[in-house]
Amino acid sequence: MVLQQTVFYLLQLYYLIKFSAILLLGFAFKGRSLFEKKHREKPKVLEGWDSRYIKLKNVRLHYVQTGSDDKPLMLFIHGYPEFWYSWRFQLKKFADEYRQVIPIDQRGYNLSDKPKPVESYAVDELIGDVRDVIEGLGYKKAVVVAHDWGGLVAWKFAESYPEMVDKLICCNIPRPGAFGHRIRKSWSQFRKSWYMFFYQNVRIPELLCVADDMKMLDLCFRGREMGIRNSENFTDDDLEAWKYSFSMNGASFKYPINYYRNIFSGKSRGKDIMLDMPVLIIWGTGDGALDVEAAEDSLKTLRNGSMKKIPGASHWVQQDEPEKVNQYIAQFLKD
Ligand SMILES: *[C@@H]1O[C@H](CO)[C@@H](O)[C@H](O)[C@H]1NC(C)=O
Ligand SMILES: *[C@@H]1O[C@H](CO)[C@@H](O)[C@H](O)[C@H]1NC(C)=O
Ligand SMILES: CC(=O)N[C@H]1CO[C@H](CO)[C@@H](O)[C@@H]1O
Repeated sequence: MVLQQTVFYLLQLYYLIKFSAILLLGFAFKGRSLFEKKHREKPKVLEGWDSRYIKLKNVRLHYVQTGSDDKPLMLFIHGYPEFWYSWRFQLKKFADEYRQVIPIDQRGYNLSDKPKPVESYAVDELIGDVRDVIEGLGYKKAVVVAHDWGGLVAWKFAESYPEMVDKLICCNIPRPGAFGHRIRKSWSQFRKSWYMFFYQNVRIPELLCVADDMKMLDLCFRGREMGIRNSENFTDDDLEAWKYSFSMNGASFKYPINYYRNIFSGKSRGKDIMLDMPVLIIWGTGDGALDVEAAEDSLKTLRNGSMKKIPGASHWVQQDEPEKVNQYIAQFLKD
């Protein structure tokens, strides 16, 4: 335990030094313009959606709705560094055919409230938001579809409130316990998780994210090493939508990064308990941040779990291969 802590701190320090040096270098070349905040217009792709708010106990969350009020609920939870828009390829399809479809902006993102204390972003708070949204919309349960950080929240939600999860679909996110096991055992997963250590530092991660007109977002969604299959699904306008979401209404990378600052403590650790509800894991095998082995281990903790692999698709699987993902979800909902 002490050894592990020491290794964590050393890694944290290493990345702090490394990225501070990179920022300093950038500053030496570009001066203040490195951190210049551009004025942005709302991109067209964000027009025409039915944008709503829901007031929960502690926060007000923003969401978008497609599909009519009288249908069963399908709740979508996005990952980092994203917002509801990451589900754009799913919204129309499932609204027409199935349900009331709600992608939320998690707290700290886009138009949702952004509480100040770091602890406001602990997993417990995040699963409380999911419970409150489902109840607040007048439902007892929902089909929950989640990706990346949204998936971690969804897995933990399903453990704490199994009766509220009709069916669960997790895209490119293993169960937290299986992931924790993997990261301790596998050098490959450990190496890919470097940013989790870096994000434990204060301020510098936020500065790195905004530097050079949020270059980080370009790299994330279109960078070569992300291995995107269908780059035409990530247009300039889409990228502008993300940048817009991280620059308006008091948005800051600080709040999403606070999710990571709670990751080594509390509920996000611990063993995976057996889940009974039907679960579908969808996995793009080209994920550069997460090894598939942890997802395979996750299946062992599901009584009614299955996995669909999408060969070569990137971490952003529901955007990269929307047709396949939609087809797998539709089939799973019919079963
Ligand atoms: C957040 O989502 C809403 C709803 O589509 C959109 O109008 C808005 O532009 C998005 N981003 C920000 C930062 O406002
Ligand atoms: C597993 O879930 C499916 C629905 O996806 C259901 O039809 C089936 O009966 C479940 N199987 C078991 C063993 O519970
Ligand atoms: C808008 C767009 O370009 N969509 C494409 C995204 O990728 C799928 C593959 O699943 C294509 O079929 C779409 O045309």
